[in-house]
Amino acid sequence: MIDPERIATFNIGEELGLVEDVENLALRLDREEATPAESIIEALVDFSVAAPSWAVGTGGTRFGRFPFGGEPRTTEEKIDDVATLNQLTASNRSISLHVPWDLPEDPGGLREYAGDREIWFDAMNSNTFQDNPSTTDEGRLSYKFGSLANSDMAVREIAIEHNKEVIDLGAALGSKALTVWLADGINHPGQADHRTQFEHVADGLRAIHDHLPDDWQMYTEHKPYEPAFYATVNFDWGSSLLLAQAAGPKASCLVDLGHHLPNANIEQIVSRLAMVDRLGGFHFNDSKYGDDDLTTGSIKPFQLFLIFCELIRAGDGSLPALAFMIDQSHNIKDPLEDLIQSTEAVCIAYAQALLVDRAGLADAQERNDATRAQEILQTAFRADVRPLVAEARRRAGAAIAPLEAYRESGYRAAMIEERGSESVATGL
Ligand code: RM4
Ligand code: MN
Ligand code: MN
Repeated sequence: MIDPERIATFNIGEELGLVEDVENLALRLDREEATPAESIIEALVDFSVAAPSWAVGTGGTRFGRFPFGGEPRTTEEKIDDVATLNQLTASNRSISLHVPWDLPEDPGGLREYAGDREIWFDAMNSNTFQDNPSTTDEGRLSYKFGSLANSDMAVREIAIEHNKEVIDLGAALGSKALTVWLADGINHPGQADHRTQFEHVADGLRAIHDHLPDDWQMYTEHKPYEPAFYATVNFDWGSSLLLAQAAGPKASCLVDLGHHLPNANIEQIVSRLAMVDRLGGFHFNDSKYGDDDLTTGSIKPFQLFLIFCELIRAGDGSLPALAFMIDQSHNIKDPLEDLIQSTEAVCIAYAQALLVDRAGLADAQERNDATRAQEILQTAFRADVRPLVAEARRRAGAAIAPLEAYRESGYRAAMIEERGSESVATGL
């Protein structure tokens, strides 16, 4: 991790400018009778978005993979990276593990290791999309034709078993949720029956749901295509909702921002799911074409803002306690730098959504004044709230300028020294 003194020293150079920027913005918001700066800063101090264990290393595409250098080799080292990230941002207080990419031999020890670094375990992710090496008397069992939707009951059963094991592991780690994303689907029209596949998945999810400890949640994550390219079983929010409802009361839907067909109105999906109380969480990233896993807020920042507006609407003025995570694949950037940028983008969207004059907007909607409604949204969206985000970080003891502080710290060079330049651990 980075020496805290180093971050404190780095902050000294930034402090004067920040105080002035926060004061100016606070005065302006006061004058405009907008949401007080102080309440936004406080909300930001409380906010945290999880980092996935697979995003601290580089991903790759099916054409190639280029390790960034100094990538974590073990789950402990992934925790070290997330703890370092959190030192800089104070907004990434948890890590989300992916099993079996992460398969701790000593879960109690790992829990302590993370706790010592003030990191806790967010939702667990099961993996039934890469092949399964189990064999039975009849031969090898494979996920080639699906997991929970497989026509072979023996394969469905090992997929259910795997999810139960992930829950047990998560319980030992202190996690409180399981996210199920399935690759199950159909590549060629006619290859399988839509309804039979759906029913198999619903049955499987119900069995997994019934294994959840009382204080656990389960999230169904939809995605329209890839690796199945004709149809996926859980392809959209409607299927996700049906599956969550079929699974049981602890199940809700997880919205990955890259898992929608082009131009889908994601904020409206958020509104619908929140309305029926089945919105469970998010995987933040950005997308130009599909499941691109680009830096959050780098392509459609307005969409991200509108999503946060819906969340604040759902929470009647404050953010509901959902599972927030960044799900990205960093192919050419330093993964930690990309996570810093993404966290900043999420915090900015959150702060801007808190700025929206909700009473004014409701009034404009009542009077069908579309112009005024747009003005209200744009006033919040165009406000530069970065000083508030930086101030929240400063108060939490993190870096005022995390990206600069990270570069200045020499962390990556030290990790290349320690872990090597070719290390790989993500499993993707
Ligand atoms: C999927 C989906 C899941 C993630 C895997 C690695 O596209 O986004 O959330 O676990 O990728
Ligand atoms: Mn995802
Ligand atoms: Mn994805």
